[in-house]
Amino acid sequence: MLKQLKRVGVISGLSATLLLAACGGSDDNGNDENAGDDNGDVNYGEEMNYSITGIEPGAGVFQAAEDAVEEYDNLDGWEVQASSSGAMATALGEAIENEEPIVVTGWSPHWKFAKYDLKYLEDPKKVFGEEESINTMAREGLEDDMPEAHEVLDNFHWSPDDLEEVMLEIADGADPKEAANAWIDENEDLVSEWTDGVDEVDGGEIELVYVEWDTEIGSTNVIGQVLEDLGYDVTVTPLDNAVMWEAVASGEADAMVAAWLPGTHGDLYEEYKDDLDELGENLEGAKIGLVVPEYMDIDSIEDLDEK
Ligand code: PBE
Repeated sequence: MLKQLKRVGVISGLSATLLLAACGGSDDNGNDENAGDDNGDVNYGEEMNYSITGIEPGAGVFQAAEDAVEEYDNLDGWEVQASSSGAMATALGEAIENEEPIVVTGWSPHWKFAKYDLKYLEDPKKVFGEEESINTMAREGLEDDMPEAHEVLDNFHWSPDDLEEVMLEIADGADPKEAANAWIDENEDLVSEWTDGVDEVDGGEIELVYVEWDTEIGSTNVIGQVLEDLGYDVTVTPLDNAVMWEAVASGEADAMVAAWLPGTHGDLYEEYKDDLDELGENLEGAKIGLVVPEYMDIDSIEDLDEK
């Protein structure tokens, strides 16, 4: 753990530009129009310093990327750099601006696919799993204590497009709570399906926990706002991934809408499932994997250059 913390410290102390500059070197004359067209001439691996731009080490996709480094022979000696979701997005944006190669630990839904031309690298060994769902988990006892909140959480269900709309607003600078409110106003029909037949309440404190991933910032703020509109006093608390699971399982927090299954959070699910009230899927069609800009002339994890 200490080692991981140290690595995070190192990353956040360096700007993404510096990191990229340190990794580059072949592109000093500006953008080569043909960069990437002929992978025989370019060694992306070397240009990237044999490094995958990761996010928080507690994320499932970060661990899957480390597994990929173990599983794929061509990734022998590669490193997954710990970072944060925000710093990863910044590094991606800067690489694209300079048309430099970059591999990030990615996931969808995510606004980056609307903003940039990106692709998932094929994963023939299925280290990153297949299509996933995002699930809602409540603490045991919530149903008795706050049946109205429990019912709304149970009803909560939307599409990747819905979530991406909220995420894009936030990525473009909107305050998460305001973006959630705006989305709720524009999607009254869907929201009323979640609250249909549920009585309003007069106060009652409820705490939702989440991780500061773009997906979870969007979803947690929307459902939090819906509960607030119903009359609850809502707190949303950001935590590390494992701590989020533990908080709901132990009953310290009331619920979360951030359980990626079956793969991404499969280990945490196994650890805590006996102490959780599972409220099912809130979104289908999620995915994790290694993501690169379209202009990179590779299609598969197996196309990444050996060190
Ligand atoms: N994510 C976003 C999380 C789940 C939600 C893909 C970064 C993870 O990898 O654990």
